[in-house]
Amino acid sequence: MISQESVRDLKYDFASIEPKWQKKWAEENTFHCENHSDKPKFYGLVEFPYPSGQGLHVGHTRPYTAMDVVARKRRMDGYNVLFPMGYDAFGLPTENYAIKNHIHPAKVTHDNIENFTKQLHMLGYSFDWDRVINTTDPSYYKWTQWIFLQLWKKGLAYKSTMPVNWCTSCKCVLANEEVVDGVCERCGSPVIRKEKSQWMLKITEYAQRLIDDLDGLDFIERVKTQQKNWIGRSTGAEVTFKATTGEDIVVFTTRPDTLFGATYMVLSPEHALVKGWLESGKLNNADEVKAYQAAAASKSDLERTELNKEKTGVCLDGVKGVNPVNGKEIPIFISDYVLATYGTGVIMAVPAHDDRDWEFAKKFGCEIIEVVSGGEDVQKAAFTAKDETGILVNSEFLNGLTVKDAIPVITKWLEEKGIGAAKVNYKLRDWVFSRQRYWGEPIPMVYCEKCGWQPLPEDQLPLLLPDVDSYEPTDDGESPISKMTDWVNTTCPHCGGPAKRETDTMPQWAGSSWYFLRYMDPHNDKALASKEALEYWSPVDWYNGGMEHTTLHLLYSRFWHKFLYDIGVVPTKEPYQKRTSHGMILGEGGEKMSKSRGNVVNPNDVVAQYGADTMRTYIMFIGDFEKAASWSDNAVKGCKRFLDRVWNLSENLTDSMDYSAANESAIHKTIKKVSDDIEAMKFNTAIAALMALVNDFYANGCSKGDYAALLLMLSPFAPHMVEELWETLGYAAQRGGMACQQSWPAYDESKTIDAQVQMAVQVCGKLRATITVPMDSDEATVVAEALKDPKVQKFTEGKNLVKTILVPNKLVNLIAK
Ligand code: ANZ
Ligand code: ZN
Repeated sequence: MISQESVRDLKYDFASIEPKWQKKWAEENTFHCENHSDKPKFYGLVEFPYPSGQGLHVGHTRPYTAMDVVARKRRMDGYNVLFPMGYDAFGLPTENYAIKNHIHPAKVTHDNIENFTKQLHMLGYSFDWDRVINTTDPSYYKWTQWIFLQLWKKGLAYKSTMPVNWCTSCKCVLANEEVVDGVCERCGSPVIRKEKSQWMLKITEYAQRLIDDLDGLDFIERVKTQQKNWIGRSTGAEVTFKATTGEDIVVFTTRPDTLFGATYMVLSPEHALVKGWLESGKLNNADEVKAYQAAAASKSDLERTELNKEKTGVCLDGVKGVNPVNGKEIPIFISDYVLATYGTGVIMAVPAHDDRDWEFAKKFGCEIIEVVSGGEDVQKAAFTAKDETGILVNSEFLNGLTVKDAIPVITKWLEEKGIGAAKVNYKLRDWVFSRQRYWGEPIPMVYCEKCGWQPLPEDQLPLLLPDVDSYEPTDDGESPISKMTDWVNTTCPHCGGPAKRETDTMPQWAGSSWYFLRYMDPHNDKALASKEALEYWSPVDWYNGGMEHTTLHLLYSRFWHKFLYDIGVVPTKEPYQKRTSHGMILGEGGEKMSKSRGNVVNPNDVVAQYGADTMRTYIMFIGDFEKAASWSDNAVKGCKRFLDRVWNLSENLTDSMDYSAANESAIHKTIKKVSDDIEAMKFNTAIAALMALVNDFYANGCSKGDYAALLLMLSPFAPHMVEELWETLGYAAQRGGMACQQSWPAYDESKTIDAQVQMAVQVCGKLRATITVPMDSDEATVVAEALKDPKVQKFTEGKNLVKTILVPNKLVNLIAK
């Protein structure tokens, strides 16, 4: 015999329902949107995936489902919704796979995209499939190259030889952000410092605006804070010291007030002055200096600046610095704790008040002079000095001033003497914008011996990536394209003479720096997008993405957008009005999902076993959206049971299309809660409210009207099942159209408030007052309310409440003695 439950289970046949509705949505192009409408617009964006060979990960389904729920609700709210998808398809993993398997990266990319597209359809996402973009498509990267040329024309792209992070295995340059704990973020191999000529983008020119304009944006606070810290604004002064050999040595300090305590100087080992002194034979310990330079070169910035690392360095023998405030000659060291790429690459060391300088001075026996009063304990003064209220000592004309007051005084003094000036510094570095690899956008620049670097004329874009036989980077670190002499040798766009093309390609982050603009008008071949489309859709109203992209993609794309705004291409200063972020999905038991742990969940398997609607509902129910959450197979089953219960309820509906009296208040409350929760990304509590409503329906009975409200609220989460029920129960015929095309159910505020009752209050059996309380209030609530009444207080004052008698919703009797 088949049990009642399993008969019903058979009927909720997600395996046939889901493809049926996906086909219909595709055929009818249900989620297509136009670039104009009488409705208000809503542009919801998720980070497009890198189409890796592994396919879609459950980690993708959390943000994608979340924004899909928002997009579906906003359509029902009456918005013209742009919710697009695309592929960020240039990059190393594809290239590495191509090298290993001898398959062209374009073929690998094509196959991976096909697989991703299938999976995204399988999950029922409401993307506008007419707007799919692919960053490796020449009709797309033509505009990435075009933006590069505009940056070059405005002096924001330049070539420079600089120490860069070099991955010993990928054989390519990495941005600082791609070096994690001294190893390559991608392959885990050691990263060393290497001098290379690179294309650079001047993001630093936008540092202040990238900080200031955060103020007007609705970004979650941790994103704003991380971006500000990454940009790292410091205010202080540059001060010029003299070398005894005649040169100027400029330092950057945030504490010019401590100048009288500067007892030695430290240059970064790669500083140009050191090179000069070595070459002119000024140093008596040249061998020792050179050996130290070589050792420092192999370390990453992170290793060099680690706080608890033992300080090392070499004192230069043959040259000294002169402190400009008192003319004292002080020793000059080189040490790796001073970075070449920050400030001026030189510091004045104030060991009494800087922890690193203190450690260094103790080890090398340097003089320590207290200049901010800290009592007997000089090291304690290091702490006092950080407090702006510390009092200056041993500092001549600064003595007696607080740190706060001394800074402007000494800065003015330096300015008057022409040996210093106030200065703002940023930790942010210019963006290393070239890779010596194959699978990226070619940089549209040509080098002519006579004319130098020349831009390719815009009518020659796109500059196509040529076919090569081997994608392996060369051993000298040049791109594989450099071996293709036919392609490399060209004519100079300026003088027509022989010239060579740039063989570096753009980095991973190029295509994603403007992709959200292309979605607005993806097929335009005259511009990256039309003025009208840009005017209509800008800015992105809501962008959800990973916290790991805060200081890379999110900052880079804000920079490009500001630049495009400056040259009149886009209409808004900022690309994204609102930014939210989701937590990671961990494996069962809370460990990071990884192949080696064998705990990777494949969305295909979940969908095959339980259906896409269960997968979607579960991934939204899994926990607080912004926090990490661990996968649980049991909880997946729980979500499947919930959908089964919704399905089975459909067999016992009463005919009325009105809300039934018993459910009305609960329905209004649930609509309010689910509406607010979706907007606040509290998807888990929205689903919990729907579960509670289903319980009410089972307890009280359920009308067709009650059920319709439930289906509409559930439709963003479990769209396939809802459409099937909507159709088979006749709502579609009655109301015209699919559930996803209906208006979002409205609620009546007054019906969300619990009913109130008047209750009599007796003290020792005598009526003393009446109070108003919510219906069905418990004893504690009623007594508390009664005791607030002054007429009651008159009779209970100074007495103990020994007993209370409650007649629910009618009367309370307080026995006071
Ligand atoms: C003297 C001094 C006295 C300093 C004192 C600090 C405290 P932030 O706030 O991060 O900008 N510095 C400057 N350039 C450096 C470099 N290239 N590598 C390593 N350290 C460098 O830090 C600025 C401070 O860091 C500067 O102010 C300088 O030390 C050091 F009680 O100058 B200070
Ligand atoms: Zn030329």
